[in-house]
Amino acid sequence: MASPRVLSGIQPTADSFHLGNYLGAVRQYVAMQEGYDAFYCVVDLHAITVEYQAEVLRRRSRVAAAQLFAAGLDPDRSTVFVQSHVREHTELAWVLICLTGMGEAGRMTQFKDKSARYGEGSTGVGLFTYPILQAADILLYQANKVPVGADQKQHLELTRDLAQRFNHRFGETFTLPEPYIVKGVEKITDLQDPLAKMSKSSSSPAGILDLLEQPGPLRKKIMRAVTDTGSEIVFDEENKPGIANLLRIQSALTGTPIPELEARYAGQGYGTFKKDVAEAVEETFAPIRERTEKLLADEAALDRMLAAGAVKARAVAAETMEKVRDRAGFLPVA
Ligand code: AQP
Repeated sequence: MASPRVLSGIQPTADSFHLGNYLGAVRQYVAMQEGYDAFYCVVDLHAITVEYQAEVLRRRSRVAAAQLFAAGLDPDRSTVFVQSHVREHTELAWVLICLTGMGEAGRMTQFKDKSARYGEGSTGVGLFTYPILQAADILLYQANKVPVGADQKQHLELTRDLAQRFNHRFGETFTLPEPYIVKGVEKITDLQDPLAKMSKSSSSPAGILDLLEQPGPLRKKIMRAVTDTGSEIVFDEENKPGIANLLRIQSALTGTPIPELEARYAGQGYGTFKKDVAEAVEETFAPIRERTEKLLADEAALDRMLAAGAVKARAVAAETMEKVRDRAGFLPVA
């Protein structure tokens, strides 16, 4: 029997992924190479839904791809590609847009958050239709599982609704995907605002830990992370969200259960604990940073890896799209 398929995408919207992207998504991508037929894409078409510069996007797409390979994606085991290299994404998105209600799209909380952040004047229609393009990304590959952070759960629900709607109207075509959300790391929060998610576009520099950042600044940010009143290291999401976030991070990075960490740091101040968190972060990030730098030093080789990924992705996407065109009533090319 064929392995279940997994697909996920990550946006090239910054010069580095952050710890939330790594723990909530990338680390799962790597783990899921085992036992899954894995497809991962750098979603550059999503990155243009907010203001951007062409040259910056091109650079960030390479940096994003390099980080995926550096984190452990193996081009022989996974299909790693750039979304805009597979034209079917936009083609299927249009078909799905035509099946989506205005109210349904308007309910997406990420759109509401982002449009409020950028202001009505700079919010484009692309940002509004973004979740539908994301649905197309997933459905094109007939993915069974989609590893994501908690912020993407609502988009996954929309994807399932659209797949069901298409299947119902035009006949069984799409696999219904399930979110794959790893407990404990589904929402890594901002170091300065521990109630908000760590985010490329909205976290302040002091609140975000970038995968490609140097050890000095990383350590400084962790030592200066907002902690809560008192000095106990206990997991109390409500009253101590800052410490709870650091405990989650430390637990995920070292594989130590949170109660064990609470016991280990009992009676010790925040300083010792934070120093250990900084060490665990640096130990995880350093090899990824070094491998990313090496991959970026040979752009031609990196581009060839992505071209090979695109060939594999296109083969699957083309097969789905052929079915969609036929079922949706488009005339075949004679
Ligand atoms: N703080 C987080 N904790 C856990 N998972 C997270 N993800 C993002 N932030 C956290 C997961 O990372 C994957 C890739 O995210 P994305 O590039 O599609 O963008 P995003 O979810 O919108 O993340 P950002 O950092 O907030 O990016 P911008 O600011 O560009 O929108 C997803 O699986 C996401 O769940």
